[in-house]
Amino acid sequence: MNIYFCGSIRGGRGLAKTYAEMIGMLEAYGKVLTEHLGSDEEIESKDRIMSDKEIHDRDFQWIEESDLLVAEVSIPSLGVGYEIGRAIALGKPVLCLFRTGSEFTVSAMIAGSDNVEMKYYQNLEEVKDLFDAFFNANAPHRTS
Ligand code: 6IA
Repeated sequence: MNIYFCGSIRGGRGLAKTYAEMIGMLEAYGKVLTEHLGSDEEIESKDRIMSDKEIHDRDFQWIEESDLLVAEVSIPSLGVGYEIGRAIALGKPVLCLFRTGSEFTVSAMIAGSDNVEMKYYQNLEEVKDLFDAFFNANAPHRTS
């Protein structure tokens, strides 16, 4: 089971710790291809050696190889929105998570999409339940 996790990078890193915690939780369900998203150090070191095109092409290949996509969308990010759209076009199940009380409002193009499972959470215990439901519905017989 390959999982593509999305979270903001150039959109802002204010939730990096939350991304790291979510990635840790997702590792119980499969292999997270984007585990660097929780670590500022890893992103900065990769950015120094990869061009934007290399990052785009590698990430898109990972989306193609993934079984499903999970996105934390509380911080608006062009890259995350783009990844969600590409995953939908490939027919991948998509779960989007928005923390209630966040400074921003989620885009109607995400919240209003029939191809996105849009969920709101207040704490990581709720996220665990949302992950269980999403993986049971979309990969009930699969293990990592
Ligand atoms: O527009 P954003 O940068 O916020 O887009 C973030 C999303 O695009 C994430 O979900 C990533 O999967 C992907 N992405 C964007 N930039 C990178 C990157 N290096 N490395 C890996 N994935 C990326 C850029 C480093 C940065 C310090 C500028």
